[in-house]
Amino acid sequence: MITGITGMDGAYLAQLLLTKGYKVFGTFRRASTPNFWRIMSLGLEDKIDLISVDLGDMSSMINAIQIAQPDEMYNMAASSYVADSFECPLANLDITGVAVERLLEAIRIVNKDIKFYQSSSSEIYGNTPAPCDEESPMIPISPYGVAKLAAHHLVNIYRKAHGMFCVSGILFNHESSLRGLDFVTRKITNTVAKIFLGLQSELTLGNVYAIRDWGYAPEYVEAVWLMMQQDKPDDYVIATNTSHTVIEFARTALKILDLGPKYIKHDDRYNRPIDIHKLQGNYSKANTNLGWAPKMKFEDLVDHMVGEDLERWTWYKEGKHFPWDAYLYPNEAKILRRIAN
Ligand code: G4F
Repeated sequence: MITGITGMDGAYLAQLLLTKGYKVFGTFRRASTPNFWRIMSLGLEDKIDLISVDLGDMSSMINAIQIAQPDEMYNMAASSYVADSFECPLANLDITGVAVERLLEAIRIVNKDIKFYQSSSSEIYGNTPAPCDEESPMIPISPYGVAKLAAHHLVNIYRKAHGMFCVSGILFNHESSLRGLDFVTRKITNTVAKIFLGLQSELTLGNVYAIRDWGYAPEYVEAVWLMMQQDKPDDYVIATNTSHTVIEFARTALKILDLGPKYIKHDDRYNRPIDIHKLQGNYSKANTNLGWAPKMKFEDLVDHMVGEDLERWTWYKEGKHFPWDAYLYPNEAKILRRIAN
C-alpha cells in the first residue's frame, strides 16, 4: 500500500513494486480536478487499485488498511512544497507530520506486523554543515522540516516502544520528468524547453545560490524498497554525495539547447523567508548495508529532464495533445471507476 500514489515517488514506487510482482494499492486525495497524470504516463492505470484517503482523517486510513490488508506500507504522501509550508504552516504540520502519527497508530491498532516506510527528508538538517549522514544534527528551519522531523522521531519511537518494523529514508532532493512544475529543477527544464521553442521569453528564479544534492527519483525508490527488505529496521540517507547551485542547474539546462544565461532573471517573490544554503548527503550507510549507490550523474539528469520537456512541448507546438494531460479526463474517469470502496 502506497500513500500518495499520485505523486512522483508514489508513481515510481508503484511501477517498481509491480515489476517485482506485488499487488499494489495506492491511496490518493480526492480533488475536484483529478491528478492521475503520473500514473497514466507510466501506464499503471489498469494495474493498481486506488483508495481515497484523507491524511487528516484516521478513519479513512483504517478503512484503507482494512481494504488493502498490506504487508508493507509506504508513506509517500505529504504537502511537499517547502515554500508553501511558510504560507500554510498548520496544514503542513498536520499533513506532513501529525498524519504520520495517525498512520502509525492505525497500523498499531489494525495489524502491528505491517512494515512501514516513512519518506523523511534532508530538510530535517536545516543549515547543519554538509555533508550530512544519519548522525548529523537535525535542526530544521522550515515548518515542513519541523513536520518531517517530528515524523522521523515518531518512527523511531514506534520502532522502540512497540517493536514495529518502521524505517525512515532521509532522501535528499530527487528529480525526474514527473516532478511537479513548482519545484526548481522541473521549473527550469520546462521553461528552458519553452524558451527554445519560442513559447516563453525568460526563466524567473528566486535564490539561485542555494546548493542542493540532486539525484534521479527512480533510483531513490529502489533504495526505499531495499530498506523494507532488511532483517532489521533502520534509517538511511539517500543522496549522491555531490551538490550544485540552482544557477548551475539553470545554466546547464540552457546550454544543452545552446541557449545562454541571459534568459535567467531574478524575482524576489520566489525567495523564501529563510532558505537552507547547502544540502549535501553522505550515503555510505546505504551503500554498505543495502548495496545501493546512485548511478545518474548531474549533467545526465539535467539532460534527461530537458529532453523530456522539449519532447512534450514540441508535440504541443505541432498541435498534438500531451498523451497524459487534462485532455484525457475520460481515461481518468476510467481510473476513478476502479477505485476500491
Ligand atoms: O526545488 P525546491 O522547491 O526544493 P526544496 O525546497 O529543496 O525541497 C525539495 O527537496 C526536499 C529534500 O531536501 C524535499 F523534502 C521537499 O519535499 C522537496 O522535494 O527548491 C530548491 C532550492 C531552494 O533553495 C529554493 O529557494 O531552489 C531555490 N529556488 C530558487 N528559485 C527555487 C526557485 N525554488 C523553487 N521551487 N522555485 C524557484 O523559482
